[in-house]
Amino acid sequence: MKAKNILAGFALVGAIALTTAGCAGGGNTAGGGGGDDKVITVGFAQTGSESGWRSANTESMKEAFSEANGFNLIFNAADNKPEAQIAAVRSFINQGVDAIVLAPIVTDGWDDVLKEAKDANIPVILEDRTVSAPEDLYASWVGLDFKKEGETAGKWVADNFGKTPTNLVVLEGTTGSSAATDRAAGFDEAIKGTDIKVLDSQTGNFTRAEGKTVMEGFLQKYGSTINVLFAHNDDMGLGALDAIKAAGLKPGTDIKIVTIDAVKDGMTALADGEFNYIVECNPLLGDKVAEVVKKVVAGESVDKSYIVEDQAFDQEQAKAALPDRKY
Ligand code: GZL
Repeated sequence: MKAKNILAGFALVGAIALTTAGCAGGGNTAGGGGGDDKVITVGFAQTGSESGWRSANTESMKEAFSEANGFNLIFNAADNKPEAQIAAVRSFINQGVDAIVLAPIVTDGWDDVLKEAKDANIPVILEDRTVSAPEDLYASWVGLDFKKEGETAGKWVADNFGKTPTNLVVLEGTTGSSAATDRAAGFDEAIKGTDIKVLDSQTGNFTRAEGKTVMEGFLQKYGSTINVLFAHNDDMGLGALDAIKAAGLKPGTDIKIVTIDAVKDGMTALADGEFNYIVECNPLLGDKVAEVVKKVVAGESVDKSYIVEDQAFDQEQAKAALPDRKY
C-alpha cells in the first residue's frame, strides 16, 4: 500500500474528524452504479461479531448505508472465518452489486477474489483492516493507524515501567490480521531497550472468551510474577479480568493492564481502576466509507487511504470522557 495519507484531523470523543492530504486518484469506477438518484447496491463483508468494537463498527456502517442515504445494503458477517468471508465477496460479485465494502479478517489470501471483482468491474472499498493484495485491486481504504496504536500503548508501558525489571504478557489479536500484526510491531518497537521482559504472547482472537482462557494459562505458568498485561483489544482484556480475579489478584493494581479500542465496557473498566490505560481505535467509520463509495460509483477520484486519528485515555480521562462516549 502506498504511503498512507495521514490526515491532520484528530479524533473527537465519539466523532471522527477526517481530512485528506492530496489525492492518489485512480479509484475504480463501477459498471452498474452512477447517477445521483440511482440506489446503490452495496455488498458489505464484515468480519463477524467478535468484539464490542465490531458491534459498534457494524452499527455505524448500517446507519451510513441506509435506504434514506440512497443505498441497498446486503450485509454478511463471516463469523471470523476467512474462507466464509471470501465466499461472501464472491456471492456479491455473482449478484452484480454496484460496490463491495470489505473489512478483511486477515491480510493475505485476497488476490484471486479481488481480481474477480475487478474483472466484473465492481469496485472494492476496504474499511478497518487492510490486505496484502496489490492496491490496484481495491479503490480505497478507510481505517486506522494500528502501528501507531501499538506504539502509543508501548510508550505508556515503557514510560511507566521500563526503568525497572518488569514482566509482561501479551494477548494478541487474530493471527494474520493487520490490526494484530501492526499493533505488535508498534508496541515492540516502543519497548525496545527497556527493562521490560515479554514472558509470553499468544492470540486471544480479539474475543473475551479466548482472552480469559489464554490469561488463565499465563497465570498458571507465571502466577504473580506477571506485572503488566498488554491486550490488543478491550474485549480480551475484559476476559482476562475474570482470570486475574479468580487467581486472587487485583487487576489494575497487582497486574497493570493496557488495551486498545476504548469501547464503553473497556472505558468503564478503566474508570473503575481495573484497566490502567487504553488507546482508542474509533469504529465509527460508516459515514466516511459511504462517502467514498458514492464517489467511486459516480466515477470520481478518491484517495487511496483515509486514516482516522486516535487518542488515548488514563483512568481520570476515562471518567471524564465516559458520559459523552457514543460507543
Ligand atoms: C481494529 C479492529 C479490531 C478491534 C477489535 O480496527 O479490526 O477488530 O481492535 C476487533 O476489537 O475485533
